Amino acid sequence: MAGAAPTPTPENPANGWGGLFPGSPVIPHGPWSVREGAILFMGMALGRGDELMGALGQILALAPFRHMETPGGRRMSVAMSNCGTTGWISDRRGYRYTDRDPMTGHPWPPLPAIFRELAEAAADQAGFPGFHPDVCLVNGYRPGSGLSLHQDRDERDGSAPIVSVSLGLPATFLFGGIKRRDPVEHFRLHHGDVFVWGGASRYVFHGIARLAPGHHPVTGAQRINLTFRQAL
Ligand code: MD3
Ligand code: FE
Repeated sequence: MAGAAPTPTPENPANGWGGLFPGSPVIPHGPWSVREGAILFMGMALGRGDELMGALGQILALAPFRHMETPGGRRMSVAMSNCGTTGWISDRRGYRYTDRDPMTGHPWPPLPAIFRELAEAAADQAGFPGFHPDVCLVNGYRPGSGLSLHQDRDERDGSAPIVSVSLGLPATFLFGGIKRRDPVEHFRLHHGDVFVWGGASRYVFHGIARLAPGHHPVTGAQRINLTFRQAL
């Protein structure tokens, strides 16, 4: 429901998260430059949770969540779908962008205006003007789902940022460096958080720790992450 206050959490330093009392209103604020090129807008999507979920429901009706197979033959624990003129997929042949959903044979559903507006506004405010995503990869996490440390390297132009929007249950984000062996910071992502990843943070190793059980008023027992990309 719009305007519902997220559970106050103490994990993030210096973010003022949570009101004076549990359940009291949270004022979205930011931007906060967490690291060079990694800019967090806490709660930027909070007021639009219901609208985003409505648009997402229409996308998932046309291109349902599915568990893709890695090139090594493992089933990903994260459920995925896409919207836009292209979509990211993984199968035995590798990772790539395709103009059609291999599950249905149809083009991916179009990027909703509300998605585009939010992503472009965030990129602009983070100092990346002219960001025009052609894809939104949708990740669905259930308790126990996670995403191991990886880099996103399948997009053609590395000067374009990636914008991520977190919805539903909180998750621990693993924030590494440019080299796989670099130290990994743990960082909590909450419902409504919008993160822009560009510049020096565009090719960092990152991942999501296995989701803890819980219930969220907007998404139920899951976390949904939208990542907006300029892939082609
Ligand atoms: C930093 N998604 O879809 S969002 C992914 O929560 C992905 O579903 C995670 O990693 C998720 O590839 C993390 C934050 C994120 C997304 C993309 C990035 C951080 C990033 C790309 C480059 C650097
Ligand atoms: Fe990623």
